[in-house]
Amino acid sequence: MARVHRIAVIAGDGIGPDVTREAQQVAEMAVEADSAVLEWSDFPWGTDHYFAQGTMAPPDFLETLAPFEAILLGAVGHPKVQDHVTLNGLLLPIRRRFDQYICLRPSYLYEGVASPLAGKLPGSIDLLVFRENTEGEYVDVGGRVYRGFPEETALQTAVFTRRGCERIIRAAFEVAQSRPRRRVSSITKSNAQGYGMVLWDECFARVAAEYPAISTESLLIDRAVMEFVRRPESFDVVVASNLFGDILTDLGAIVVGSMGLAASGNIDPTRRGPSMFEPVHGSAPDIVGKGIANPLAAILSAAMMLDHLQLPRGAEAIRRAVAATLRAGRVRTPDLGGTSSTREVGAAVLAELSSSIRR
Ligand code: GGG
Repeated sequence: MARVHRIAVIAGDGIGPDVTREAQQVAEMAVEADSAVLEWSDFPWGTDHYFAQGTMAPPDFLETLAPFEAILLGAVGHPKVQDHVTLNGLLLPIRRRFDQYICLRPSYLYEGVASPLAGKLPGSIDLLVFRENTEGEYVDVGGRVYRGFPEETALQTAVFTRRGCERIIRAAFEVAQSRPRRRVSSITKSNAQGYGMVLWDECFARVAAEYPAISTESLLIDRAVMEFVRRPESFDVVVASNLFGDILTDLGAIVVGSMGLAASGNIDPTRRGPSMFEPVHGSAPDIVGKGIANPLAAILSAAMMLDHLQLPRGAEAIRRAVAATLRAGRVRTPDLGGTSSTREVGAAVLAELSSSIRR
């Protein structure tokens, strides 16, 4: 009998529902390869909920999500709501409550996609960022005093713990062992941040010593952004704090062609709670309603979800179908230089998938 996996879907705002619909259709077909079935539950949370009720989701939303195996998220954000409200009202509490401490963000240069950097061959850029996802610069700690007065003051605190740093760094080393280049780059700023980032560096050195077969480097974030442009092919596994990982992965997405290809997983490897899968891009207010959002980041995020659900044939089939669609080059959205719609790209991936898993 087919195994049923229960997935919570938060399609969210802007282009979120468009790209999530395509990802669901592709994932539904792909899991046939593993004789599994996905059972979706939709949660209409996001800025519509905020406009109606004053919060991004009902007060018990975290309890509601707890029994699911995974969460598929589209996007959050609206031009009329400050981004810290949308992130702190939905996305960040989910990552923290379910201890999704690994934010896994691959960047791969597919055949048929042009990098904005000259002379890069397909597959030459193939890096995997492990972004710390529960602490660091994203903790909700701080305050404001003297609001509206000239003395107005804001305090924003970053929190780095030995446990938090070591576990994300160890996760990066574990995966690096199974990759051909076996290299981990740590991103730091310990020249200027003498507490948190020095602890980060110490944790990196300690964990690295447990993996003598893995080569390492430690780069200041300012140098790392430069090297992501100058020599992206030299990176293999990269481990970074919450903020640095977020910034670096937007750059990683652009050097392999588009934010519309950048997938991510917010993962608790212990599986005590659901992990969450989402495209790296946001709600893209500039193209909302035009039907031209690239669904491939959401579709590739769904493939990462199938990996997490231990449905490897389906996950691999999606990646092959996306690669074939990009290689053929006939159907692509405007961010990749084409004129196709979101639905047309979704249909092209489904066609590739159908011919590979149903033949
Ligand atoms: N795809 C989810 C989304 O809308 N992300 C927008 C965003 O700004 N995310 C910030 C983050 O990942 O920390």
